[in-house]
Amino acid sequence: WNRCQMLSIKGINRTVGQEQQAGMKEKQVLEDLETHLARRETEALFQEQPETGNQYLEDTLLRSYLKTHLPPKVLEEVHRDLERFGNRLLTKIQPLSWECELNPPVFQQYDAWGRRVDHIHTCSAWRRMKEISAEEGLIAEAYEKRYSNWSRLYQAVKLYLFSSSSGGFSCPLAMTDGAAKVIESLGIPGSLKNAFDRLTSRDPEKFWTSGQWMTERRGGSDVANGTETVARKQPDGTYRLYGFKWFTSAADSDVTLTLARIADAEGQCTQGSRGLSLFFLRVRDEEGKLNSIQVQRLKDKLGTRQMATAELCLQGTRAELISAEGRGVAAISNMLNITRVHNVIGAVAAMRRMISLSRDYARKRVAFGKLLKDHPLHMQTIARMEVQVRGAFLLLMEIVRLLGLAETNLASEQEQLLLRLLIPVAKLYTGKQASAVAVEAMESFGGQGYMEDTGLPVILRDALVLSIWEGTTNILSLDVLRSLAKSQGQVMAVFLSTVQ
Ligand code: UCC
Repeated sequence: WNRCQMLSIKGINRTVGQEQQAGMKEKQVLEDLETHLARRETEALFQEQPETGNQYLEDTLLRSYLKTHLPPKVLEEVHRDLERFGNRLLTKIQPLSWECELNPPVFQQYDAWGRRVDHIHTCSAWRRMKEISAEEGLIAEAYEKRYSNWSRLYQAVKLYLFSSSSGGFSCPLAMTDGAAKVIESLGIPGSLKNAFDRLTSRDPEKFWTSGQWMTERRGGSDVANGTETVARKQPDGTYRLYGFKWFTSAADSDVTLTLARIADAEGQCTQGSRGLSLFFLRVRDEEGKLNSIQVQRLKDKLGTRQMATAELCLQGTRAELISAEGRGVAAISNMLNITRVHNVIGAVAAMRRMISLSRDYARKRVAFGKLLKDHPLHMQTIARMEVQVRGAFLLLMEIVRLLGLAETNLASEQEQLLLRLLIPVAKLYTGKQASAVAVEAMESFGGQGYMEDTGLPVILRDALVLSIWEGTTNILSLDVLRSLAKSQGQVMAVFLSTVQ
């Protein structure tokens, strides 16, 4: 509007004196209007931000579960540590998580002088996550077994609290845990003692993370037919690997487990699953030089962008054979089962975070004259999500309870069978469930849920991978059939009697 339009709209008709007085008033009106318009332009929207407090203290289901199941002495110590950890997550770790999202890894192939360096630059917050993981014993707890069969459950609870604030660091932790588990199941051979100690260390200076390089160009599900990497034996008993790993998550890890086919004297390899053996290798040497590995490129992913996933070309990479020849898949299945449990942890944690934020928002946001929480329809939507996450949480707790029993030789044969069945079932179910719940929760924020800088889309993007990596839903369905066949149907009998 200009001044003439304003006057004519107001229909003003007056003398010169009046005109002067009126002129001042009009000036004031115009100034007020302009200020108001300017404010409307810059201060577009005021809403209270949804927040979570101390995640442990706020999680009534988690606390009641621990109270019901843990022996009192264990509960006392665990409660103290989790309350402290909850505060650390809120004040120190969550801000780092956002930093990881804003500073994804960068790949530098050549230095300024043309030398090939293949350096993956990670941000300081990501490196800090590694230190925090060691300090908090996020892997160590499960292997020290301070609380006997409850140690695994306690570790899983810490990982569950950490997951949504980890800036993607849950992924290397999953594989680190899986690698430690494989080494432990092999009886911690002398050559792997140092690696085991580092993977399970609480000392940030010593702590190592591991990768899991399974997927090659011909595919990640049909590992038995997709693996082309060849291992050639060296005079000193070690092997050199030649191949192309197409999808290696957390490529900045210190060590990795990987599959390859051992070539015989004529250079021939056995095809199929029986030709696969499991190898351990260090990604870099003491000086940080890559172990005859070329980084082809970093993957451009929909989510988990905080974490470097790379294509790697193995060009004579020195490695140690750690399984019996041809028993690679069976040996790495220990790792798969652990990373699948981590996948369930990630799924439950993502759902819990989204719903906690949605619940908080419902207590703050007014629509149609009252808070969202006072609209029965909105509350019904939140309640449905809450039931989903509670069911998933209890399933997770049951799995890690059974795992803890199995790892301390306290599980009955029935409990071991139940564990074998429940891991793929829980992974396939919660992976899908997390995406659905994250989408529903996003909708409960209206358009704000769709805005990048709220952080909500990150949770959804990262949740979408949970049904894909570590075995797609159909691969896990086949794994359920495998467990049925191998136990000659016993897993189903145990499942039914347990449910009853
Ligand atoms: O690497 C990836 C990304 C890493 C990021 C991880 C982070 C996750 C945490 C997130 C936190 C937020 S993704 C790539 C992951 N790749 C997979 O998951 C592989 C998917 N494919 C399968 O799982 C297939 O089912 C295969 C590869 C296991 C199928 O192989 P085979 O050779 O055809 O299978 P077989 O012949 O049936 O089994 C060979 C042996 C058998 O033992 P024996 O010989 O004693 O009868 C099986 O019983 O392996 C045994 N086996 C198992 N044992 C196979 N699967 C299992 C199992 N799940 N548990 C126990």
